[in-house]
Amino acid sequence: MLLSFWSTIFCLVLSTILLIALVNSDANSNKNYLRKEHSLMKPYKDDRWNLLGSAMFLNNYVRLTPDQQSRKGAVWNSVPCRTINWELHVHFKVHGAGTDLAGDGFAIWYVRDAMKLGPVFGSIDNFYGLGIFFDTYSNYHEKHKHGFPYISVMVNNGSLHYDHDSDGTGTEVAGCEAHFRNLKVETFIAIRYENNKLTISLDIDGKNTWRTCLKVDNILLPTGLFFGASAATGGLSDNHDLITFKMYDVGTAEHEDEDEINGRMAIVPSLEGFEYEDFTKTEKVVKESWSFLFILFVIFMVVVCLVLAAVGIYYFYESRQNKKRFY
Ligand SMILES: [Ca+2]
Repeated sequence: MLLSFWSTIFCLVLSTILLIALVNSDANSNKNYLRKEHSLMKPYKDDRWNLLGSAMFLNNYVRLTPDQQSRKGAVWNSVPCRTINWELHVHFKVHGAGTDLAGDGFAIWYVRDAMKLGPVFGSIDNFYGLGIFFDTYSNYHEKHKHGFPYISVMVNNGSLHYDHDSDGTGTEVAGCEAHFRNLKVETFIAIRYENNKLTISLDIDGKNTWRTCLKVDNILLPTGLFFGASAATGGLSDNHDLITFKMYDVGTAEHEDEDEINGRMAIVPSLEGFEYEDFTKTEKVVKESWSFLFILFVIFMVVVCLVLAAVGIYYFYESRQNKKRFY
């Protein structure tokens, strides 16, 4: 009887220890620390985040642009990111009076050049870092193989130009079509950067589950850049709203020592094996070849005219000579 009592106690203690160990090991294997210094949420009163252009802190969201023409706005985190592996969860809303036509879209940034308004969805061109574009208007019309709205990724070392006329097709690393405008359900994006791999997932179907938009390996991004979001409207417009911006350290914090973090500051943003296709140059070449053909045509027509004139003058003199012979 006494033996069975102690064995029951022993079993209880053992199972409690095992349970605690299991809970701890589970927590250790999935550490996602919310980094408050890089996150923005209600009530948005956070002096580590700064507004630019048309952007406004409102009660329930940050409005980057209102549904009005020719507006640009942005919100930027002023704390440089010293985390190598991270994940962003962004709750956003894009909506407006336009049913079929709206624009231009918004962008989520991890770049060096914060707090500068510019032509790329409200921020500067030739940026240094990572840009994720939520493009709601197709400038390239029927030339795309996909529909719009479209989410695309661009990695830039400062040398590349984002070409709006081709919706950045030539500099796009990857992308996916995503119908996130004017939805009744809440719309979220998760952007995970871990071990040089970028994974973007969406929750825009009201199902409360993530579906993969894109995955890209071998993207190198330095530490020390800034998170931000910007938006722009042109002839077409939309409300571009940011509801929450949460940044998580994805569980490898204890392995990221100071030397590694500082070492990664010198990394130049790049994607291994990526070949940049300059669409503006291609169009220029096409235009140049057309103008060359036009010059050839003009020369040909001038030669034809000269030959015809020469033949005409010859026959004119011939006929005069013949007339003289008759007299
Ligand atoms: Ca566009």
